[in-house]
Amino acid sequence: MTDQPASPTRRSHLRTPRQRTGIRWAAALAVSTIALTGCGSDTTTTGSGSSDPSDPTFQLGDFVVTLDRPSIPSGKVTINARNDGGEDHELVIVRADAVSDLPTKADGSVDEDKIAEADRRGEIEDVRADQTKSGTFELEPGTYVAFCNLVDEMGSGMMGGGQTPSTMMGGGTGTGHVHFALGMHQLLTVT
Ligand SMILES: [Cu+2]
Repeated sequence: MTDQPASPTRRSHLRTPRQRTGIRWAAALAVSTIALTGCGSDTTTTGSGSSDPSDPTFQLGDFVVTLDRPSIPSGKVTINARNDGGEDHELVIVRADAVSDLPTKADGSVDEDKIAEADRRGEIEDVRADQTKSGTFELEPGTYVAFCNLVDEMGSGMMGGGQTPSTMMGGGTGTGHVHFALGMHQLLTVT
């Protein structure tokens, strides 16, 4: 009876970094099929549950990033990303002297393609609400920016009803939360 088309494009965004944001709630609710076909490829980090709280920890919120200490020692360092917010977040670390040095797109998100390979230090992807994930980074002394670059296609509408997942891949014209532009960045000093 429902005439919603089973949007065939929905599957394609599972592995597309800039699109994975919008589906989180719908994903939790509506994706029996997606989950079955798309699982098993999350390779980013060491996962949750085994993080050591004494390691440097970034707290991710809606929409803020904070670090639990003034600086991080250089070398190979394990970092936690703890999501205290209600939305999914991520933590990207790049070498930069200032937040304003990062290249941005028209929507205000960071244009990661324009960041030199040498300045990228990696990221902890897909940190869900109430989850802590860890990642190991090789950091030489200097200044970095840690940020979340997720963009919600649906914005806050997702928290309310969210029962029409087909709409979110349909238009794609409206942009919701641009996490970076909303303040999800933190200058990081490595000593
Ligand atoms: Cu975020």
